[in-house]
Amino acid sequence: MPYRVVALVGYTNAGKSTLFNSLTRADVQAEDMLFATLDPTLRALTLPHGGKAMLSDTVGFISNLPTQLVAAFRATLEEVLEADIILHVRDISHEDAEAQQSDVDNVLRQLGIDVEAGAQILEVWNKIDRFAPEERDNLANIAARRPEESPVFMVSAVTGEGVDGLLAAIEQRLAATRITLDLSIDAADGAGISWLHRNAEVLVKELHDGHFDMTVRVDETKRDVVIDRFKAVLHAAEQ
Ligand SMILES: Nc1nc2c(ncn2[C@@H]2O[C@H](COP(=O)(O)OP(=O)(O)O)[C@@H](O)[C@H]2O)c(=O)[nH]1
Ligand SMILES: [Mg+2]
Repeated sequence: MPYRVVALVGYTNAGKSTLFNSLTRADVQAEDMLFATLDPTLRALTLPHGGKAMLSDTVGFISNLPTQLVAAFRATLEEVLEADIILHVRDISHEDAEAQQSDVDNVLRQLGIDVEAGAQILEVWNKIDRFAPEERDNLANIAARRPEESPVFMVSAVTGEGVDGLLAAIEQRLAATRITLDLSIDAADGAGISWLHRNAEVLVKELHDGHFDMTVRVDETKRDVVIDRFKAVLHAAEQ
């Protein structure tokens, strides 16, 4: 199963590359080095419950990209089209933040992305560290009034504030392609139980006669491992 792709888009200087580093800060393992060598703008993204995705930093996404040029750039922007999630990174502290947003939306539209439906777009308000506490509260109030299907995430790519929440939201969005498994594990198998907590989202855990009945949700890529190791079976709802 191929990796799901999360693509960063946004105006120049919005903080895409800084957020790219911040989101992937823990990832310097061998497999990630391979990606890094192949393409410095692609890196493995580790999600809170152990799932993985690819994060793509769309270098040069926009800086007043004129309409005619979008066609020419289309090939390099193709990965954005194929992304499962698009993170639209905005410098919310910038005086032209609104105009920048419509510029980026226009480019996305020209790529054929349905900005209004926005199903796969998550808006990220970056650089919140630049605001005084009361200004931040104002922003948070505006953010809270957004409809559930088009949420915004307030972050600082520099301080790392809000980054965990963003990662959790990414994982939740990708959960549509995760699977749920039922298994039973000996309560004395501490290693197995802790493996499950690290690598899966434990939805149900009930103790019965010395074993735990568990329902866990895992990334599709871990499906076979969990089935083999724990004799897990697909959850009834997903059979
Ligand atoms: N204060 C602050 N500065 C940031 C933040 N994120 C990025 N920057 C700065 O904004 C500038 C542009 O960031 P960069 O990641 O290169 O933007 P990109 O062009 O979208 O990739 C750099 O000077 C960053 O240090 C943030 O959260 N807070
Ligand atoms: Mg950059």
